[in-house]
Amino acid sequence: MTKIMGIVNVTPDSFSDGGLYLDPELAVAHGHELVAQGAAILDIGGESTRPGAEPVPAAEELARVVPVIEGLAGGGAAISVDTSKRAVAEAALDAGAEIVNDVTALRGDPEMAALCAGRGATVVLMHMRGEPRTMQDAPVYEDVVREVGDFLAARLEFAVAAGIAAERIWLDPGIGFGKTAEHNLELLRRLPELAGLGRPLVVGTSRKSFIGQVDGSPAGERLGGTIATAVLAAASGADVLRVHDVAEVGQALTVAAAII
Ligand code: HH2
Repeated sequence: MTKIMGIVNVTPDSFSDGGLYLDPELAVAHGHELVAQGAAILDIGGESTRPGAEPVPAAEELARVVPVIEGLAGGGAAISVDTSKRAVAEAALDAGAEIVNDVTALRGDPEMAALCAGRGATVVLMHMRGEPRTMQDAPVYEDVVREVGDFLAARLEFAVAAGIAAERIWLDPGIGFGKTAEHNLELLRRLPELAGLGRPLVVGTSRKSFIGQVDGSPAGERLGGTIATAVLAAASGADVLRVHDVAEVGQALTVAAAII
């Protein structure tokens, strides 16, 4: 059964929920609510990676996520920290996180791989072309699925060489990270090809702009599109879906699974 990773963004500027949960108490309450709705994993992030976002200093990012992780660890869901900085990941693991979700796939901080290896953390390696500040500047691929697959295979090899057990590595095509709407749709259409990499697949489509590019909807009105992508991704072999709307996506997955 596909697992749901509920998103808890402790940021002022995330593209769909920025500022809603900057207060740690509100973020913790929101996390508990997502667990009650069926999230098996909570992904806690203190730095927005939306297109054009500016980097956040480690001390600030750490101060945002650590109290929230402390409040949610042991509350029924595995805790993931959405960071590419070793110092933030280390503090998060100390506070009770067990998964490091690194959108740079261990390229952002030269000390990240050794930390994850030493601590036995589960690691999500995501594909991104460029960096958030510039990644949507006309991305070009010859064959987006092949290139994303080759990248993930190379990062998997790097992580294993760095001492991270292969069983602890999950892979993510990075929907919306340096890709046009057509690239994102093609990745979803051909997702089964990435299952061939032999590791669990994480897919994050929730409320993203390619949905709006299909039907013109603004970020706050993409639930139907998010559910369509979630059901199809689950049917194509996605193991973990990273979403904001846990209850609604969970219901869709349960009914879809009953039919299948
Ligand atoms: N997408 C976002 C952030 N982190 N991590 C993984 N593994 N996969 C994703 O697709 C992914 C991710 C962007 O979404 P969100 O957290 O909603 O927004 P922001 O980056 O603005 O905080």
